[in-house]
Amino acid sequence: MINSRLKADLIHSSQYGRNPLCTVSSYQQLSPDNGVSRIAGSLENKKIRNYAVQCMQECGLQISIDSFGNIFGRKEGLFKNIGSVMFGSHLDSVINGGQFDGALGVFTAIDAIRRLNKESFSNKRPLEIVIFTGEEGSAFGTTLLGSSAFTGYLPAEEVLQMKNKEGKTFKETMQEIGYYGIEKKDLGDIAYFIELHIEQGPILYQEKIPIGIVESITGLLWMYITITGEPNHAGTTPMNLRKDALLAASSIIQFLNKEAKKIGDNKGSSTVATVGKLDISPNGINIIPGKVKIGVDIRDKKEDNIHLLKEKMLEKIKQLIEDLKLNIEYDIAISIPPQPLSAEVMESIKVSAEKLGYKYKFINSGATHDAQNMARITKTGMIFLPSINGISHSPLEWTDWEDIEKGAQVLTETLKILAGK
Ligand code: HGY
Ligand code: MN
Ligand code: MN
Repeated sequence: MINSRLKADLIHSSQYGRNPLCTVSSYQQLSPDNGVSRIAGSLENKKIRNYAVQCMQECGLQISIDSFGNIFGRKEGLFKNIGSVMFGSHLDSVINGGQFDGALGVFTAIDAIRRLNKESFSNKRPLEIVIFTGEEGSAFGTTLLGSSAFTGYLPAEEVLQMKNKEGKTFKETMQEIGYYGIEKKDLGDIAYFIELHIEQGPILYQEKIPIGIVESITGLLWMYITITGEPNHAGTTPMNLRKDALLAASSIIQFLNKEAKKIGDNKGSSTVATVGKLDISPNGINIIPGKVKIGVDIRDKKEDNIHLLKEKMLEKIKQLIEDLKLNIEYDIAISIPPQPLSAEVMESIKVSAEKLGYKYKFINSGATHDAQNMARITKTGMIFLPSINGISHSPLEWTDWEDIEKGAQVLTETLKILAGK
């Protein structure tokens, strides 16, 4: 039976970003047209942040905020000069997404503190919850933003000056929502990091296994390609005189899909490639498309394959420029290597699941996570929970309450191991 306060937090927070506003407490209540949209810096993002801060204050955590809007909730340990155990996730979402991606890791983290307080667990190491800003990239076009800035993977000033589609900088939006802070963490003070997250894939659900222990996280590259043709009259412009930007974009999209399958097939890897974002202008039915911008998402657990596909894309772009006499520019927004996680933290999660009697499976992550930034600076692990039908980044994303309770127990037990070392 799930702890009622954790369930209440997850139901309460499920309203933020839904329009019309409503909470969702069961899979049956999900509506494909009413997912959550709470992109970094939005009012909805501010509301769920405020709720999480209120919950952290209620359980006695010291709150601080850094200049990237990352929120920290700290519980000091018995020992002072010893590395902390940091844990948490993110609260921003994709557009029209699910209520558990990120939020589950944050509210189970807060509930783990409540559980430890309740059993008067005396943690040797400080315990520190972190809520990273802008994990999804849905507001500023680059994913894992808050943790990339926090770990120095991206230069601080570059992140602070990134602009959203309203032309506001990252810094301005954090100031506007009241989450532009001055806290500076010493990365050397973090001994462990652990993130609980939904699997966002089908394996645990299909195999009816409640706990996933993540071994490695996929590499990822985001590339924006802007094709500039010539807007013109759809009726009077002869076919051979057209500079149709969307035609070129469609050939790039087909090419990407074909080449990804080829690399995936004959290299036995997990190459996946998607164009999920396409902006077209002027976007009129009777106007030949003048400009198209597409967002390309390439992933693989082998970094060579990501770069192989990127190079193929650049060749394709070059060939189209020659053949179609169009202007095509590209920008690599972010490139993140695949990331193995800590055997020590994996072992702690395994011991916890065994102690609680829960089945578990070692698994790789096809989704990216803040944990892959943290794994570059400290010993890091992830706990996965099953996603019904493997669906995520969709309003139909769901995880059963019993699995959430099991995950919260495993997280709490794992924190006891790591904080007691
Ligand atoms: O895109 C991802 O894999 C993550 O959900 N940000
Ligand atoms: Mn996530
Ligand atoms: Mn996500």
